[in-house]
Amino acid sequence: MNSAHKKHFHWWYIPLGLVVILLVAILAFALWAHRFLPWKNMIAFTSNLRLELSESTKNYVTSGERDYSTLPEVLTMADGTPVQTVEDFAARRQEILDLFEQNVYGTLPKDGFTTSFEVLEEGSALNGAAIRRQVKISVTTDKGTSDALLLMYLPQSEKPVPVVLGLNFKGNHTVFADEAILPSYSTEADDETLLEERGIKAERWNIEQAIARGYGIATIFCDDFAPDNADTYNTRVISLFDEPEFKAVGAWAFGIMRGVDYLVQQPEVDTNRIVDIGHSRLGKAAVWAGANDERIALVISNDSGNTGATLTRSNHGETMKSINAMFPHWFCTQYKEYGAAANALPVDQHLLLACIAPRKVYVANANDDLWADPQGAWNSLLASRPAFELYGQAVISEDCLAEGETQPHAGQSVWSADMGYHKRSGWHDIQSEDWAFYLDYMDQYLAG
Ligand code: GTR
Repeated sequence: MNSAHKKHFHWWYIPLGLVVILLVAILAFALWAHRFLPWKNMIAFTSNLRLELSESTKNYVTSGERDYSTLPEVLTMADGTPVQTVEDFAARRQEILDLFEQNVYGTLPKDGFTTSFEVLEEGSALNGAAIRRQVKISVTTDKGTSDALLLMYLPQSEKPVPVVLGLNFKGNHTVFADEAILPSYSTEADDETLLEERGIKAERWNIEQAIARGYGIATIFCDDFAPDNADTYNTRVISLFDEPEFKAVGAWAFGIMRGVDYLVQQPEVDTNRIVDIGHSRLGKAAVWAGANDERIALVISNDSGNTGATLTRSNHGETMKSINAMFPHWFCTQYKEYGAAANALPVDQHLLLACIAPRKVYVANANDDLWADPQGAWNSLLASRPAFELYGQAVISEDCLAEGETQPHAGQSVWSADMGYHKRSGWHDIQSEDWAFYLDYMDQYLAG
Protein backbone atom coordinates (compact mmCIF):
# COMPACT_ATOMS: atom_id res chain seq x y z
CA MET A 1 0.00 0.00 0.00
CA ASN A 2 1.58 3.31 -0.95
CA SER A 3 1.93 6.07 1.62
CA ALA A 4 -1.03 7.91 0.11
CA HIS A 5 -3.25 5.23 1.47
CA LYS A 6 -1.37 4.63 4.70
CA LYS A 7 -3.64 5.73 7.54
CA HIS A 8 -2.29 8.78 9.35
CA PHE A 9 -2.27 8.23 13.08
CA HIS A 10 -3.02 11.54 14.77
CA TRP A 11 -2.11 12.25 18.38
CA TRP A 12 -5.69 13.20 19.16
CA TYR A 13 -6.91 9.67 18.41
CA ILE A 14 -5.85 8.78 21.97
CA PRO A 15 -7.97 11.31 23.95
CA LEU A 16 -10.83 10.76 21.53
CA GLY A 17 -10.62 7.03 22.10
CA LEU A 18 -10.53 7.51 25.86
CA VAL A 19 -13.60 9.76 25.74
CA VAL A 20 -15.49 7.19 23.67
CA ILE A 21 -14.55 4.43 26.12
CA LEU A 22 -15.64 6.62 29.05
CA LEU A 23 -18.99 7.43 27.45
CA VAL A 24 -19.64 3.76 26.68
CA ALA A 25 -18.76 2.86 30.28
CA ILE A 26 -21.11 5.55 31.65
CA LEU A 27 -23.92 4.38 29.38
CA ALA A 28 -23.37 0.76 30.42
CA PHE A 29 -23.40 1.75 34.10
CA ALA A 30 -26.57 3.81 33.66
CA LEU A 31 -28.34 0.91 31.95
CA TRP A 32 -27.18 -1.45 34.72
CA ALA A 33 -28.23 1.01 37.46
CA HIS A 34 -31.63 1.44 35.82
CA ARG A 35 -32.34 -2.16 36.88
CA PHE A 36 -32.60 -0.76 40.43
CA LEU A 37 -33.42 2.92 39.93
CA PRO A 38 -35.97 4.42 37.52
CA TRP A 39 -34.72 7.22 35.31
CA LYS A 40 -36.53 9.80 37.48
CA ASN A 41 -34.57 8.67 40.54
CA MET A 42 -31.33 8.50 38.61
CA ILE A 43 -31.73 12.04 37.34
CA ALA A 44 -32.59 13.15 40.87
CA PHE A 45 -29.61 11.21 42.18
CA THR A 46 -27.19 12.76 39.69
CA SER A 47 -28.59 16.23 40.32
CA ASN A 48 -28.32 15.54 44.02
CA LEU A 49 -24.81 14.17 43.57
CA ARG A 50 -23.82 17.43 41.86
CA LEU A 51 -25.44 19.23 44.78
CA GLU A 52 -23.60 17.11 47.30
CA LEU A 53 -20.29 17.33 45.50
CA SER A 54 -20.59 21.07 44.97
CA GLU A 55 -21.72 21.75 48.54
CA SER A 56 -20.60 18.56 50.24
CA THR A 57 -18.72 20.50 52.93
CA LYS A 58 -22.01 22.24 53.73
CA ASN A 59 -24.53 19.48 53.15
CA TYR A 60 -22.83 16.36 54.34
CA VAL A 61 -21.60 17.90 57.54
CA THR A 62 -20.33 15.41 60.12
CA SER A 63 -19.16 17.69 62.95
CA GLY A 64 -19.45 21.21 64.28
CA GLU A 65 -22.20 23.36 65.78
CA ARG A 66 -25.91 22.51 65.56
CA ASP A 67 -28.57 25.19 65.65
CA TYR A 68 -31.61 23.99 67.61
CA SER A 69 -32.78 27.51 68.49
CA THR A 70 -35.99 27.06 66.46
CA LEU A 71 -36.80 23.55 67.69
CA PRO A 72 -40.56 23.48 68.35
CA GLU A 73 -41.50 22.94 72.01
CA VAL A 74 -43.01 19.54 72.83
CA LEU A 75 -45.34 20.98 75.49
CA THR A 76 -46.50 24.07 73.64
CA MET A 77 -49.34 24.08 71.12
CA ALA A 78 -48.65 25.64 67.73
CA ASP A 79 -50.63 28.74 68.86
CA GLY A 80 -48.41 29.11 71.93
CA THR A 81 -50.84 27.58 74.45
CA PRO A 82 -48.90 25.68 77.12
CA VAL A 83 -49.48 21.92 77.46
CA GLN A 84 -49.68 21.13 81.17
CA THR A 85 -51.68 17.93 81.55
CA VAL A 86 -51.91 14.60 79.79
CA GLU A 87 -55.32 15.70 78.54
CA ASP A 88 -53.68 18.78 77.02
CA PHE A 89 -51.05 16.53 75.47
CA ALA A 90 -53.68 14.38 73.76
CA ALA A 91 -54.64 17.50 71.79
CA ARG A 92 -50.98 18.42 71.21
CA ARG A 93 -50.26 14.89 69.99
CA GLN A 94 -53.04 15.05 67.42
CA GLU A 95 -51.83 18.50 66.33
CA ILE A 96 -48.30 17.15 65.85
CA LEU A 97 -49.51 14.14 63.85
CA ASP A 98 -51.60 16.40 61.64
CA LEU A 99 -48.62 18.71 61.06
CA PHE A 100 -46.43 15.75 60.09
CA GLU A 101 -49.09 14.47 57.72
CA GLN A 102 -49.44 17.90 56.06
CA ASN A 103 -45.76 18.83 55.97
CA VAL A 104 -43.65 15.66 55.87
CA TYR A 105 -45.06 12.16 55.43
CA GLY A 106 -48.24 12.95 53.54
CA THR A 107 -51.57 11.19 53.76
CA LEU A 108 -52.02 8.25 56.13
CA PRO A 109 -55.54 6.87 55.48
CA LYS A 110 -57.43 6.10 58.71
CA ASP A 111 -60.68 4.96 57.08
CA GLY A 112 -62.37 4.27 53.76
CA PHE A 113 -60.89 0.77 53.53
CA THR A 114 -61.40 -2.73 54.92
CA THR A 115 -58.71 -5.25 55.83
CA SER A 116 -59.15 -9.01 55.56
CA PHE A 117 -56.85 -11.92 56.33
CA GLU A 118 -56.42 -15.37 54.86
CA VAL A 119 -54.00 -17.92 56.30
CA LEU A 120 -52.21 -19.41 53.29
CA GLU A 121 -49.80 -21.69 55.13
CA GLU A 122 -49.08 -22.79 58.65
CA GLY A 123 -46.55 -25.31 59.91
CA SER A 124 -43.98 -26.30 62.46
CA ALA A 125 -40.63 -24.55 62.23
CA LEU A 126 -37.23 -24.44 63.94
CA ASN A 127 -37.45 -28.13 64.84
CA GLY A 128 -40.77 -27.69 66.55
CA ALA A 129 -39.71 -24.66 68.61
CA ALA A 130 -41.98 -22.39 66.60
CA ILE A 131 -44.99 -22.26 64.37
CA ARG A 132 -44.75 -20.50 61.03
CA ARG A 133 -47.78 -18.79 59.60
CA GLN A 134 -48.13 -16.97 56.29
CA VAL A 135 -51.12 -14.69 55.92
CA LYS A 136 -52.51 -12.76 52.96
CA ILE A 137 -53.48 -9.28 54.13
CA SER A 138 -55.99 -7.75 51.70
CA VAL A 139 -56.77 -4.03 51.78
CA THR A 140 -59.93 -3.14 49.89
CA THR A 141 -61.55 0.15 48.92
CA ASP A 142 -64.18 1.01 46.31
CA LYS A 143 -61.28 1.17 43.83
CA GLY A 144 -60.12 -2.40 44.33
CA THR A 145 -57.92 -4.63 46.51
CA SER A 146 -54.19 -4.83 47.16
CA ASP A 147 -52.55 -7.80 48.90
CA ALA A 148 -49.50 -8.15 51.12
CA LEU A 149 -47.98 -11.33 52.52
CA LEU A 150 -47.22 -11.45 56.24
CA LEU A 151 -44.73 -14.06 57.46
CA MET A 152 -44.77 -14.85 61.16
CA TYR A 153 -42.83 -17.15 63.47
CA LEU A 154 -44.25 -17.66 66.98
CA PRO A 155 -42.51 -19.57 69.77
CA GLN A 156 -44.45 -22.52 71.16
CA SER A 157 -45.96 -21.16 74.36
CA GLU A 158 -48.73 -21.82 76.86
CA LYS A 159 -49.50 -18.10 77.01
CA PRO A 160 -49.66 -15.24 74.51
CA VAL A 161 -46.25 -14.03 73.36
CA PRO A 162 -44.80 -10.63 72.45
CA VAL A 163 -44.30 -10.09 68.72
CA VAL A 164 -41.81 -7.83 66.94
CA LEU A 165 -43.26 -6.65 63.61
CA GLY A 166 -41.25 -4.99 60.87
CA LEU A 167 -41.05 -4.54 57.12
CA ASN A 168 -38.22 -6.11 55.17
CA PHE A 169 -36.29 -4.76 52.19
CA LYS A 170 -35.91 -7.74 49.88
CA GLY A 171 -38.86 -10.08 50.29
CA ASN A 172 -39.99 -12.55 52.97
CA HIS A 173 -37.82 -15.34 51.54
CA THR A 174 -34.70 -13.36 52.47
CA VAL A 175 -35.35 -13.16 56.23
CA PHE A 176 -34.82 -16.85 57.02
CA ALA A 177 -33.56 -19.95 55.21
CA ASP A 178 -36.87 -21.77 55.31
CA GLU A 179 -38.01 -23.34 52.04
CA ALA A 180 -41.62 -23.11 53.15
CA ILE A 181 -41.56 -19.31 52.95
CA LEU A 182 -43.79 -18.23 50.08
CA PRO A 183 -42.65 -15.52 47.66
CA SER A 184 -43.91 -12.04 48.55
CA TYR A 185 -46.45 -10.60 46.12
CA SER A 186 -44.09 -7.89 44.89
CA THR A 187 -40.97 -9.96 44.57
CA GLU A 188 -39.51 -9.97 41.07
CA ALA A 189 -37.25 -12.89 41.87
CA ASP A 190 -37.59 -15.97 39.67
CA ASP A 191 -37.44 -19.46 41.21
CA GLU A 192 -33.68 -19.68 40.85
CA THR A 193 -33.18 -16.29 42.50
CA LEU A 194 -35.65 -17.14 45.26
CA LEU A 195 -33.52 -20.19 46.05
CA GLU A 196 -30.28 -18.18 45.96
CA GLU A 197 -31.70 -15.41 48.14
CA ARG A 198 -33.26 -17.58 50.81
CA GLY A 199 -32.08 -16.33 54.18
CA ILE A 200 -29.55 -13.82 52.78
CA LYS A 201 -30.82 -11.24 55.30
CA ALA A 202 -31.30 -13.69 58.19
CA GLU A 203 -28.93 -11.76 60.49
CA ARG A 204 -31.16 -8.71 60.14
CA TRP A 205 -34.00 -10.72 61.74
CA ASN A 206 -32.30 -13.14 64.17
CA ILE A 207 -35.35 -15.38 64.15
CA GLU A 208 -33.75 -18.31 66.00
CA GLN A 209 -32.52 -16.01 68.78
CA ALA A 210 -35.89 -14.27 69.10
CA ILE A 211 -37.83 -17.56 69.20
CA ALA A 212 -35.42 -19.07 71.74
CA ARG A 213 -36.03 -16.04 73.99
CA GLY A 214 -39.82 -16.21 73.64
CA TYR A 215 -40.43 -13.49 71.06
CA GLY A 216 -42.44 -13.81 67.88
CA ILE A 217 -41.23 -12.19 64.65
CA ALA A 218 -43.59 -10.94 61.94
CA THR A 219 -42.51 -9.32 58.69
CA ILE A 220 -43.85 -8.11 55.34
CA PHE A 221 -41.95 -7.06 52.20
CA CYS A 222 -42.22 -3.24 52.03
CA ASP A 223 -42.84 -3.40 48.28
CA ASP A 224 -46.06 -5.35 48.89
CA PHE A 225 -47.52 -2.04 50.08
CA ALA A 226 -45.46 0.36 47.94
CA PRO A 227 -42.61 -0.61 45.63
CA ASP A 228 -39.59 1.51 46.57
CA ASN A 229 -39.40 3.07 43.17
CA ALA A 230 -40.41 6.53 41.96
CA ASP A 231 -42.18 5.07 38.92
CA THR A 232 -44.19 2.30 40.60
CA TYR A 233 -44.52 3.25 44.30
CA ASN A 234 -48.19 4.14 43.79
CA THR A 235 -49.27 0.94 42.03
CA ARG A 236 -50.28 -1.08 45.06
CA VAL A 237 -52.02 0.12 48.20
CA ILE A 238 -51.72 3.80 47.19
CA SER A 239 -53.69 3.04 44.00
CA LEU A 240 -56.71 2.20 46.18
CA PHE A 241 -57.07 5.82 47.28
CA ASP A 242 -57.59 9.15 45.52
CA GLU A 243 -54.88 10.72 47.66
CA PRO A 244 -52.08 12.28 45.62
CA GLU A 245 -50.13 12.98 48.83
CA PHE A 246 -50.20 9.32 49.92
CA LYS A 247 -46.52 8.51 49.43
CA ALA A 248 -44.18 5.54 49.90
CA VAL A 249 -43.12 6.00 53.54
CA GLY A 250 -46.75 6.65 54.41
CA ALA A 251 -47.75 3.45 52.59
CA TRP A 252 -45.12 1.48 54.51
CA ALA A 253 -46.40 2.90 57.80
CA PHE A 254 -49.95 2.09 56.68
CA GLY A 255 -48.76 -1.46 55.99
CA ILE A 256 -47.23 -1.84 59.46
CA MET A 257 -50.59 -0.79 60.92
CA ARG A 258 -52.39 -3.40 58.84
CA GLY A 259 -49.97 -5.95 60.24
CA VAL A 260 -50.97 -4.79 63.71
CA ASP A 261 -54.62 -5.21 62.65
CA TYR A 262 -53.82 -8.89 62.13
CA LEU A 263 -51.73 -9.39 65.26
CA VAL A 264 -54.32 -7.97 67.65
CA GLN A 265 -56.79 -10.61 66.48
CA GLN A 266 -54.52 -13.57 67.24
CA PRO A 267 -54.99 -15.37 70.58
CA GLU A 268 -51.32 -16.44 70.54
CA VAL A 269 -50.18 -12.81 70.51
CA ASP A 270 -49.83 -10.72 73.68
CA THR A 271 -51.62 -7.61 72.43
CA ASN A 272 -49.96 -5.55 75.20
CA ARG A 273 -46.53 -6.39 73.81
CA ILE A 274 -46.64 -5.64 70.11
CA VAL A 275 -43.39 -4.00 69.00
CA ASP A 276 -42.68 -2.34 65.68
CA ILE A 277 -39.13 -2.20 64.40
CA GLY A 278 -37.58 -0.68 61.31
CA HIS A 279 -34.10 -0.21 59.90
CA SER A 280 -33.12 2.90 57.92
CA ARG A 281 -35.85 3.90 55.44
CA LEU A 282 -38.11 1.28 57.02
CA GLY A 283 -37.20 2.79 60.38
CA LYS A 284 -38.67 6.06 59.17
CA ALA A 285 -41.89 4.16 58.47
CA ALA A 286 -41.71 2.34 61.83
CA VAL A 287 -41.48 5.66 63.71
CA TRP A 288 -44.32 7.22 61.68
CA ALA A 289 -46.49 4.11 62.24
CA GLY A 290 -45.55 3.86 65.93
CA ALA A 291 -46.37 7.51 66.56
CA ASN A 292 -49.83 6.99 65.05
CA ASP A 293 -50.76 3.51 66.23
CA GLU A 294 -51.33 3.38 69.99
CA ARG A 295 -51.68 -0.41 69.86
CA ILE A 296 -47.88 -0.59 69.47
CA ALA A 297 -46.25 -0.88 72.91
CA LEU A 298 -42.65 -0.23 71.87
CA VAL A 299 -41.31 1.53 68.77
CA ILE A 300 -37.75 0.66 67.70
CA SER A 301 -35.91 2.92 65.27
CA ASN A 302 -32.68 1.33 63.99
CA ASP A 303 -30.42 3.79 62.10
CA SER A 304 -33.53 5.56 60.76
CA GLY A 305 -31.68 8.82 60.12
CA ASN A 306 -33.10 11.86 58.39
CA THR A 307 -36.92 12.05 58.63
CA GLY A 308 -36.70 9.12 61.00
CA ALA A 309 -35.44 9.66 64.56
CA THR A 310 -32.74 12.20 63.63
CA LEU A 311 -33.48 15.92 64.00
CA THR A 312 -33.93 17.59 60.65
CA ARG A 313 -32.55 20.84 62.09
CA SER A 314 -29.27 19.04 62.75
CA ASN A 315 -28.39 19.51 59.09
CA HIS A 316 -25.62 16.96 59.60
CA GLY A 317 -25.33 13.88 57.43
CA GLU A 318 -28.28 13.38 55.13
CA THR A 319 -30.38 16.52 54.83
CA MET A 320 -34.04 17.20 54.05
CA LYS A 321 -33.02 18.64 50.66
CA SER A 322 -30.85 15.65 49.86
CA ILE A 323 -33.38 12.99 50.82
CA ASN A 324 -36.13 14.64 48.80
CA ALA A 325 -33.83 14.93 45.78
CA MET A 326 -32.77 11.28 45.94
CA PHE A 327 -36.15 9.78 46.86
CA PRO A 328 -38.94 12.00 45.46
CA HIS A 329 -41.54 9.28 46.08
CA TRP A 330 -40.98 8.97 49.84
CA PHE A 331 -42.57 12.12 51.29
CA CYS A 332 -45.25 14.68 50.46
CA THR A 333 -44.98 17.62 48.08
CA GLN A 334 -45.10 20.20 50.85
CA TYR A 335 -41.97 18.69 52.43
CA LYS A 336 -40.04 19.44 49.24
CA GLU A 337 -41.25 23.05 49.33
CA TYR A 338 -39.04 23.65 52.37
CA GLY A 339 -35.93 22.95 50.30
CA ALA A 340 -33.04 23.19 52.76
CA ALA A 341 -34.88 25.45 55.22
CA ALA A 342 -35.24 23.01 58.11
CA ASN A 343 -35.79 25.92 60.51
CA ALA A 344 -39.03 26.76 58.68
CA LEU A 345 -40.58 23.38 59.48
CA PRO A 346 -43.43 23.55 62.03
CA VAL A 347 -42.22 20.21 63.40
CA ASP A 348 -39.05 18.21 63.94
CA GLN A 349 -38.49 14.53 64.58
CA HIS A 350 -38.33 14.80 68.39
CA LEU A 351 -42.05 15.68 68.23
CA LEU A 352 -42.71 12.43 66.40
CA LEU A 353 -40.88 10.47 69.10
CA ALA A 354 -42.89 12.43 71.70
CA CYS A 355 -46.13 11.15 70.13
CA ILE A 356 -45.12 7.64 71.21
CA ALA A 357 -45.64 8.60 74.87
CA PRO A 358 -46.97 7.08 77.07
CA ARG A 359 -45.73 3.97 75.29
CA LYS A 360 -42.04 3.09 74.94
CA VAL A 361 -39.47 4.26 72.42
CA TYR A 362 -36.03 2.91 71.50
CA VAL A 363 -33.57 4.61 69.16
CA ALA A 364 -30.35 2.99 67.97
CA ASN A 365 -27.49 4.12 65.75
CA ALA A 366 -24.22 2.83 64.36
CA ASN A 367 -21.09 4.74 65.23
CA ASP A 368 -19.72 5.07 61.69
CA ASP A 369 -23.10 5.80 60.11
CA LEU A 370 -22.68 9.58 59.98
CA TRP A 371 -25.13 9.83 57.09
CA ALA A 372 -27.83 8.94 59.63
CA ASP A 373 -26.27 11.45 62.09
CA PRO A 374 -26.19 9.56 65.45
CA GLN A 375 -25.70 12.84 67.33
CA GLY A 376 -28.88 14.25 65.80
CA ALA A 377 -30.80 11.11 66.77
CA TRP A 378 -29.51 11.24 70.36
CA ASN A 379 -30.45 14.93 70.57
CA SER A 380 -33.89 14.10 69.19
CA LEU A 381 -34.55 11.43 71.80
CA LEU A 382 -33.45 13.77 74.59
CA ALA A 383 -35.65 16.56 73.21
CA SER A 384 -38.71 14.25 73.19
CA ARG A 385 -38.50 13.59 76.96
CA PRO A 386 -41.01 16.24 78.19
CA ALA A 387 -43.91 14.22 76.76
CA PHE A 388 -42.85 11.06 78.57
CA GLU A 389 -42.16 12.99 81.78
CA LEU A 390 -45.65 14.52 81.62
CA TYR A 391 -46.97 10.95 81.90
CA GLY A 392 -44.63 10.27 84.80
CA GLN A 393 -42.54 7.92 82.68
CA ALA A 394 -38.92 7.07 83.29
CA VAL A 395 -36.65 8.70 80.70
CA ILE A 396 -32.94 8.54 79.96
CA SER A 397 -30.44 11.17 80.99
CA GLU A 398 -27.28 12.66 79.52
CA ASP A 399 -25.67 12.10 82.95
CA CYS A 400 -24.61 8.74 81.52
CA LEU A 401 -22.23 10.37 79.06
CA ALA A 402 -18.50 10.18 79.56
CA GLU A 403 -16.69 13.43 80.41
CA GLY A 404 -16.63 15.69 77.35
CA GLU A 405 -18.86 13.37 75.31
CA THR A 406 -22.02 14.74 73.61
CA GLN A 407 -23.50 11.33 72.81
CA PRO A 408 -23.07 7.70 73.90
CA HIS A 409 -19.90 6.04 72.63
CA ALA A 410 -19.80 2.91 70.46
CA GLY A 411 -21.06 -0.09 72.41
CA GLN A 412 -22.87 2.02 74.99
CA SER A 413 -26.54 1.57 75.81
CA VAL A 414 -28.59 4.03 77.83
CA TRP A 415 -31.87 2.60 79.10
CA SER A 416 -34.76 3.60 81.29
CA ALA A 417 -38.12 1.87 81.77
CA ASP A 418 -39.73 3.76 78.89
CA MET A 419 -36.86 4.90 76.70
CA GLY A 420 -33.83 3.15 75.27
CA TYR A 421 -30.80 4.08 73.19
CA HIS A 422 -27.70 2.25 72.04
CA LYS A 423 -24.91 2.89 69.59
CA ARG A 424 -23.26 -0.07 67.97
CA SER A 425 -19.77 0.16 66.55
CA GLY A 426 -19.64 -0.19 62.79
CA TRP A 427 -21.66 0.81 59.79
CA HIS A 428 -25.29 1.31 58.78
CA ASP A 429 -27.09 -2.00 59.36
CA ILE A 430 -29.19 -3.99 61.82
CA GLN A 431 -27.14 -6.83 63.20
CA SER A 432 -27.20 -9.53 65.88
CA GLU A 433 -25.57 -7.06 68.28
CA ASP A 434 -28.51 -4.69 67.82
CA TRP A 435 -30.97 -7.53 68.37
CA ALA A 436 -29.17 -8.54 71.55
CA PHE A 437 -29.70 -5.03 72.91
CA TYR A 438 -33.38 -5.04 71.86
CA LEU A 439 -34.16 -8.45 73.32
CA ASP A 440 -32.36 -7.62 76.57
CA TYR A 441 -34.29 -4.35 76.78
CA MET A 442 -37.62 -6.10 76.18
CA ASP A 443 -36.76 -8.79 78.73
CA GLN A 444 -36.16 -6.07 81.28
CA TYR A 445 -38.84 -3.50 80.45
CA LEU A 446 -41.47 -5.27 78.39
CA ALA A 447 -41.79 -8.42 80.45
CA GLY A 448 -45.17 -10.17 80.35
C1 GTR B 1 -30.10 5.84 52.02
C2 GTR B 1 -31.00 6.99 52.45
C3 GTR B 1 -31.21 6.92 53.93
C4 GTR B 1 -31.64 5.53 54.36
C5 GTR B 1 -30.84 4.41 53.68
C6 GTR B 1 -31.45 3.05 53.83
O1 GTR B 1 -29.84 5.92 50.69
O2 GTR B 1 -30.38 8.22 52.10
O3 GTR B 1 -32.18 7.89 54.32
O4 GTR B 1 -32.98 5.39 54.09
O5 GTR B 1 -30.77 4.65 52.29
O6 GTR B 1 -32.67 2.93 53.77
O7 GTR B 1 -30.67 2.09 53.95
